[in-house]
Order: sequence, then structure tokens, then C-alpha cells
Amino acid sequence: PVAVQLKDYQAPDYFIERTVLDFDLYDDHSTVTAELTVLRNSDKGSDLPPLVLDGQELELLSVSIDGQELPSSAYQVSDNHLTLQPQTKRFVLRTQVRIHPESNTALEGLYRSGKMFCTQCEAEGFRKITYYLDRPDVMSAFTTTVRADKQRFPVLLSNGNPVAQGEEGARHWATWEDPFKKPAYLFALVAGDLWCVEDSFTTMSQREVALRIYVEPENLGKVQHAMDSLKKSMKWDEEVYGREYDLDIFMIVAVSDFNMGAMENKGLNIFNSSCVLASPETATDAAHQRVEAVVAHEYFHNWSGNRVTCRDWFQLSLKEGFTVFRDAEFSADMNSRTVKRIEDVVFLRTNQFAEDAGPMAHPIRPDSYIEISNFYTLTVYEKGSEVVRMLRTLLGADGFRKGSDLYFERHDGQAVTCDDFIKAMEDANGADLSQFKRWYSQAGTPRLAVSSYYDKASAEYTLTFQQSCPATPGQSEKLPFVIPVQMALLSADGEHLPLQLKGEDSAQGCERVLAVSEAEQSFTFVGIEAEPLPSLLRSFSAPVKMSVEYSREQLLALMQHDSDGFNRWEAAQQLQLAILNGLIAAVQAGKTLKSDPQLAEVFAGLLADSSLDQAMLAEMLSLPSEALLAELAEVADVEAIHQAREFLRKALAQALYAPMWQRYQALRAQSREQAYAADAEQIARRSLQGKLLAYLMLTEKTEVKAACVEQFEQAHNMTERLNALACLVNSSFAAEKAQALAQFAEHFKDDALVMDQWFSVQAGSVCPGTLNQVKALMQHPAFSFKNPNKIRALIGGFCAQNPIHFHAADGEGYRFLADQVIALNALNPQIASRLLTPLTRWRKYAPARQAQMRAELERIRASGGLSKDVFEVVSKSLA
Ligand code: BAL
Ligand code: ZN
Repeated sequence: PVAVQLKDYQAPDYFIERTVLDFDLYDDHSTVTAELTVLRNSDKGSDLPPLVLDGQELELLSVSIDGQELPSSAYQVSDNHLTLQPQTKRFVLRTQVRIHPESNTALEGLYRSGKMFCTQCEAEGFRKITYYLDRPDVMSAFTTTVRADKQRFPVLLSNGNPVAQGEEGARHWATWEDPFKKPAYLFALVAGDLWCVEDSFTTMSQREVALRIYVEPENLGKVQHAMDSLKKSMKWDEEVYGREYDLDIFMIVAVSDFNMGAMENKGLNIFNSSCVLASPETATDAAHQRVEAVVAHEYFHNWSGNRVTCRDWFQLSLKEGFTVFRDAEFSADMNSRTVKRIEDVVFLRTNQFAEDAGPMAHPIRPDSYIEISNFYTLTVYEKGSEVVRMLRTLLGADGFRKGSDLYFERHDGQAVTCDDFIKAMEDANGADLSQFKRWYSQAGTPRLAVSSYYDKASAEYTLTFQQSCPATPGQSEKLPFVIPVQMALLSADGEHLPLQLKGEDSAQGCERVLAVSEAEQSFTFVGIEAEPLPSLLRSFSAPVKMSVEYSREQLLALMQHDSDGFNRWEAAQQLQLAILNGLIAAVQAGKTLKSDPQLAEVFAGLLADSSLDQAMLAEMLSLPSEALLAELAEVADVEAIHQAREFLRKALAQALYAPMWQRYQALRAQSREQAYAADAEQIARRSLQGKLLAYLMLTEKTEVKAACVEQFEQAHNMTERLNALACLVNSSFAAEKAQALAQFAEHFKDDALVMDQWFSVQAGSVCPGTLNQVKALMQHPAFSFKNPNKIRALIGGFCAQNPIHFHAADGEGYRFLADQVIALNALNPQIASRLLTPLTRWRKYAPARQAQMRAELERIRASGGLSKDVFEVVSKSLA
């Protein structure tokens, strides 16, 4: 396979003004008729080069131009293209193809999910539906007719507004028209026996929009949370970005078999059922929050993605980074802002920083790819969002809004680039962002080392920043980034000092943003009467690895006094990391582990502090995960990390048994008395309760075990039930564990999404024998190798979320993963490729593990018939 390069981008030779599609859906095949009004791109000249349409796995039945059928000598068909020679600048091309959705296991293009038909076209799935110019800079008005059996597929949907419908014997049809020009990746079609929950939204210009969420009938009771989230999203986008919805109808459809979380097709979002269905009894708080976030994300794409789309796939972060930033801010406004930021930063540090340090590292705007599906990455999405966040930090909220207004106004209806986005931000603010743009072209996580110097005599305090960025594949040298460092200075008694830089006339508030743009740069503050304590990178103002030498006393002072909630949590994290690193070193040196009383004292203080928000307390009590500790280590010592962390957890549970037990019981009593709501206050309470139960269960006390079983059996919501189940699964209480698992499976056996949770809780077990259990569960009737959610829950749950067993010294975990990737490669390349991620991290481990992991990558490479998806990840990992 060859790589596609950004530098080779060329505008299309032809455009497609209008697309008229007709789908005839049957059980053993479907036919697709496409009438495309094709127009020569006049910017490229008046000659008529060959028209090269994309198409894969299509059986061509006929081709005609302007009503004249073409003989087969007039066109060429290859595995990926249909090529023909136009005779005029503008003509109507009609093709008819036969396709096989019923045997499409890659879940790309048109496919069957259970009893329904649905589509997934982003990025390049439309070419599996019909011959087309399948690239995002070809935007067309679509009219779509869908025909199917009336009884089995009563609902026929596509993008836009419904314009006609009719019946033909046992079959019926519906025609949809989308007035907004769009690229083919935003096309969608659904046919099925679906029921819908209907509501409406009045937009800011008083237009009435019908909202419909379609599900299979048994799921009708699980849709309200998504509908509420949708209405909140529509309102928020009007208030915060001035963006109004544009069609008369907005539809969401839930499907069970879906590679992604959801897809923003114009007016017809298609969702993985896990991102739309939620009820208190079946979905955890985290699942409720995910539904809210994904509904918002897809809705926000209507402007950041659909009205203004990407010119080419290298610009993916233009819509994804921006939209993740938008959904993160929405979630922060709907819930606890600080907790949302902490969760996002933990996720970024654990997973995106690892990607940035691995063989697939790429800038948020990659320069090349073999398979674009491999670039729907944490870098493009999450780091992309951080880059947009930095823009807002640098320009200020008002400046950023001016920039986004200009961007939407200037580019409405266009397919544009990341440069266009930056240009709008520059023009609206009179700013020069040329150096900032390095964030789009340089990969890797920058390091920021901070030192300070205090001069009592002159009352000056100087902060010096040194930035660097490690080499990444294809990029050995990096130029300095613009790194916004949001900061404050604290006095000994916790006051936030006025900040006046040398050369300024007066202080400018007690918090400010320093734009670090040089490899080494100093900032001197004046009028500082005693050595201050710096609070740096507040709210995690840049996606960098910062190192500052703080003493334990300083960390404790920050935990207590910092007015930035994120940095209070960060100080607690740094203290925990220091202690954990000491324990890891002790394990490696073969020393007996000794508990450090300081953390227990801190935790005791936090537990006793009734003013502390429960969500914050839950976050402060959470130790860094094994995955994060591995990412932070030079060489990840899996066993030492596991032992050290487990030791510390147990030591804390023992030292703090009384206050934890008392607090747990009080929280559980409150839960029993209150009806479930997925609101911030209750979510915080259950989060804290779950953290405490997990600690308490480590003491193996009978009273705790009984409480855990009680919570498992009596909880009126899935959050408490699943937390209790996870505690039992990870405990040595074999009888209770077996009984709880059996009871759970019996109760929820018909609910696929709940069974996913049952699979993943077992896949994550630290108890011995987990891999064998995972293999056995692959034979369970609720498991299916064809369903991405099941693969992610069970196989992904084990390989990506269970480091101690996945990295077992005998290499069985690696062998297992390679076997699954080889089996999935032909069935669903996207999922196979994604599953591979843990093996790509082989450089993080000691030589023996490296050799085992590489050997499995080589076995995959040698297995033959690799999809582009798997080939790219394997070959880059072994390079
Ligand atoms: N565009 C693919 C799914 C998403 O990011 O919304
Ligand atoms: Zn998106």
C-alpha cells in the first residue's frame, strides 16, 4: 500500500452538483442507482481530463451519460475506480451497481446491523455504496429514495427533509431531499422496524424543529436522557456560539453494530447504541455522561464539520479537535468544570501522551497516511481539542468567539483547511499566530522545565521556562512552540499576589497567561516582598509535560490554597506520584515496602473537610493508574508498578478504615433514600462512594463484604451495582463473586449493553486466571466476534485495561491479542487495527518483553492478506 501525502493535494478535476440516489434493498443484495450531475472544475482549465470515480466492492450493472448507455469499451473498471472520458463540461452520469450489505462485516458503507440497514461513510465508506468522487471537497445536493419491504422496514430514512413516499405492493419507498450541499462522507441511510421518541425545539429565531430518536422497540424507555441532552446542546450552541439549527427535522438512530461512537451525518446522526441508550437501571453515571457528551458532539458538528467541512482528510482535526473542544466546554457547563478538566487531562496524559511517544506519533494535522481510518486518533481529537483550547486561552473568550464567528461566516458551505481556521482567528483579533501553527505540524509532547529565582533585595521573582520536544517518526528536530502558561503566585499564607512584570506600569490581576515562545525564556515579576509559591499551567493550559521542583510542603500548600481547582488536584497527584515512584524503586531494589504516613494524613484531612466538594474529593483520593505510571516511566516495570500501587492502596485503606467506612455508610444510606438522577451532585456522591468501597474492600473485612453484596443486590441503579460487582470480581471472595456474576448475567442476559459491562468488568480483573476466563467468555452466547462493542468490552478490556495480565511474563497476553487481530483483520479491519494499540507500545518495556511483543507484531505481519489498516500500524510499529 502507498501513503497519501498532504503535499500532493490537488483540487478535484470535476465537481458533482447534484446527486440523485435510488436504493432498492433486499435480503441477498441491494441495487444502487446514482444520477450525478458532473461539472468540470473550471479553475483547472477548459480541457476535459478523464473522470476517475472511486468505487470498491461494487458490481457495475450499467453506465450511461446524458441518457445514452455506454458500451463497456467506453470505460475502465478496476478494484478501486471507474474511469471514463467526458465529452462535455457538464453532463449527467447514471450508474447502477449491485452491492451486498448483508455480508458487509467491515461495517463501512451500507450494511446490516441486526434486522436493520444502516450506513457509515466517514471517511471513505461511500465508495462502497456507489461510484463517486469520494472526497470531502466535492460537495453536492442529495436526493435519496429508499425502497424496501413495507412490513419489515416500515421506517426509511435519509438526510434532509422527507419529500415523498409511496407503496408498490409489499414494498414501499420514501424520498428525502437535503438542501445543504455536503460531501459524501455525510450521507446516511437507515431502513428498519424502528420506533421513535419525538420532541421539538424552538430555535432562537423561533423556528420549530422536530426531534426524533429512533430505536428498536424494546429500547424506547432508554431514550429520554439522549433527548434531554440534545435539547440542551441545541440551546448551548445558540447561547455560546450563536449557532442555530438549520433543517426542519433532526434525527438520531441507535444501531448495535457500529465501529465508532456516533456519526454526524447531516440531519440523520447514526449512533452506536452505547452512546444513546441510557436508563438508571442499565447505564452507569459514566455512560449517562458519555451519552450527553456524544449527543452534543455530533450535534455541534452540524456547524463545525457539516456547514463548514474539511478540504481533505489531513484537516480532520479542523472539525474534530474543534468539536471535541466544544463538547468538553458543554459538559463542563452542564456538570463540574474542574472534574471534567481533571478527567480529560488524565485521559490525555495516559493515552494521548503515549501515542505521541509511540511509533504512530503524528501532528494533529498529519502529513501522510496509508489508511485514513487509522488517523481518527487521540492526537487528532484530544490533542486537537487542547490546541483549540490554547487558542482560546491566548485570545481570550471574547477574541475566540469573534474568531469563530468569522470562521463560520466566511466559510459557510465550504470545505476548508486548518490554516483557514487560524486565519479567521488572526483576522478577527489582529493577531499573528504563525508560530502557534507549529502545533499543527509538529508531533510529540513538549517538555517544559521550570526554574525560579527570588531576589529579596530587589523584590523580584523570576520564572525561567525551558522547552524541548522529543524526536518523533520523521521529525528529528522541533522548533519552539507557543505554550500558554496560565499562572498565579501565592504568598506564604495562601494569598494570590498581584502580578506585575518588569517594565509594566501596574499589576494586571492575580492570574495571567505567559506565552512561552522561545526555547528558554524568563519572566520577572516585581514588587514581590517574599519568595512566592508559583501555581503554574493552571487548568492544564497546554498539553505539555511540565517539571517543577516542588517540595512536599509546597505541594501541600498548593493543595490547600490554590484557587485553581485543577491545580489543587494536580498537587495531590504530584504528591501521590512521588510516593508511588519511591515504592516502585523499593520493589525494584527488593526492599520491604514501608507505608508513608504523609499521604494517609492528607487523605484523612480531605475526608474530614466537610467544605470539600464530593466530586473533588473522589478525584483527590484517586491514585494515578498503572497505565499512567507506565507512561511516565522511562522503562515501564509492570510488576513493580502493580505491586507498589496495590501496596499503597491497601495501606491507605487500613490507615483510614474508620473515616472511610463511616463516610461510605452515610453515602450508601443517602443513595437508598433518593431516586436516581444523573445530575452533578448525585454523580459526585456515587463517584466518592465507589472510590471508598474499592478501598474498603481491600481490607477484606466481613462487614465490608456484606455491605458490598448488599449494594450489589439492592442498588436501584447501575452505577452502584457495577461498582459493587467490580469490587467483588477483584476480591478473593470466590463464592460471592461467582454468585454476583451469575445473578447479573441472568438478570441482564437480554440487554446487550449491560452484558458489555459484565464482559469488561471480568476482563479487567486483577485476580489470577483472567486470560483463561476471557477466552472462555468468548464462547458465551452474549459474545459476538462481529460486534465491535463486544470486542472492545472483552478483548479490548483485557488488552488495554488490564496491564498486569496483558503483560504476563509468559507472553500469553501478547499471543492472545495477535491471534484476535489476525482473525479480525479480514472481518473488520478498523477494529482489528485499533485493537493493536497496546502492542505498538513495545518500546516502553524491558528487553525481554520488547522481544515478545515484537515477535507477535512480526507474526501478524507474516500472516498475509493484511488490510491497509493493520498493515500500516504493524509496519510503522516495527520500523
Ligand atoms: N466524525 C466521526 C465521528 C465523530 O467524531 O463524531
Ligand atoms: Zn467528531
